Amino acid sequence: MRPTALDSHHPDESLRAIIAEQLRTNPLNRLTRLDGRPIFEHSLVGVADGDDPLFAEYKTIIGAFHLTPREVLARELAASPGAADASLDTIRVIGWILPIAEATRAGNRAQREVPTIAWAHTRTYGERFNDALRRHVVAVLRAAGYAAVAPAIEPYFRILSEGPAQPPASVWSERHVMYAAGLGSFGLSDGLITPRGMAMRCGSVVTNLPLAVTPRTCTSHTADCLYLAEGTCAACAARCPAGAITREGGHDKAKCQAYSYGRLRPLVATYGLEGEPGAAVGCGLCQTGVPCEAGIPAQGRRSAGAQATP
Ligand code: B12
Ligand code: SF4
Ligand code: SF4
Repeated sequence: MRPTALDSHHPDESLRAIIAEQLRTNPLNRLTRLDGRPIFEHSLVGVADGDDPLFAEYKTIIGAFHLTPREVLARELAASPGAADASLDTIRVIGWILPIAEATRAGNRAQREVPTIAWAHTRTYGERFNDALRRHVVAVLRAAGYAAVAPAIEPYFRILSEGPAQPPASVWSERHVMYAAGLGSFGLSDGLITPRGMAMRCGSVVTNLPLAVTPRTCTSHTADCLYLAEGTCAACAARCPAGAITREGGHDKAKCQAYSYGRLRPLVATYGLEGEPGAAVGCGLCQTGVPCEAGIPAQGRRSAGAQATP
């Protein structure tokens, strides 16, 4: 039988099976306008304790506007008549990593200036699948009687940006959530290096289902980057066509964004994405053709706490 409903006796395994099933069977996880290949292969799921002090620290590290899981769920319950008495004793954040298909990564590896059409379609249609997965996981949890919400698709989700002085940051940073759930650490390029690599997209759902928390095993938030940990590599800086990554300054978001909205903007039309909701093109060259593309470059430095889905 297909795992579409939560098995409350084995919620951890059940949830991973439900996510894996979506990757296998949801037609949105296909590049249907190209060769029909899967957008994402496999998945990696981790769980953070919603009351981990790290989430409060994010109000300083990211900004006071960044929401905690408790704030997210309290907001959800206040807006749902009948659910206001739901227990908030336990709060969990489910995070997933969706590694980009090898064929798509291989294509982008050969690029020097702009992304391939498959990479561009992965950005637009892959995020559409990611949103569908967020909605699906929320629906499954609610059907089982739990509170659940995916902050990244709520109407209050915002990306705040006030020019170079205040580079873009959102009220719910998926990468910081993944870090909290033991799913990776940050690289020189700002990208999250996960056990399945940096060439990925990620998503999350907050719930009061008491899932087992996955351990965070890295020794710092930059432990897995070869440059930040031991001063070698910097391959992402050499790959960036916009000069937006340097050894001294790390990732310059303003330069990266300007390249996306400037040099790459015509590709929205060239690649047939004009008019598509949420269409955007980012080059992602810093995520392919680098040692952290498909895994943690210095494997063995630590073991991942997260569990791969079947
Ligand atoms: C705004 C945004 C952008 C902006 C700014 C990026 C940025 N670095 O913030 C622009 C337009 C430049 C951009 C570009 C891209 N993006 Co973007 N973007 C986002 C978005 C919507 C919000 C990001 C956010 O809120 N950042 C918050 C700020 C504060 O994060 P930060 O500056 O990187 O954080 C640093 C500090 O916090 C610091 N730090 C300092 N002290 C401490 C202490 C601790 C304990 C910790 C944990 C951290 C920490 O660590 C970080 C690294 O330096 C997210 C989706 C989401 N809701 O999260 C996607 C997202 C980050 N983007 C993503 C992708 C794929 C891309 C592109 C590759 C485009 C593409 N499709 O090809 C490029 C890659 C750019 C890059 N090198 O990172 C993925 C991430 C993939 C990955 N492997 O990391 C995300 C998560 C989308 C998704 N759902 O999967 N993006
Ligand atoms: S390419 Fe090298 S320097 Fe850049 S993030 Fe990956 S490991 Fe770090
Ligand atoms: S996404 Fe492209 S422009 Fe932005 S930092 Fe990476 S390589 Fe540079």
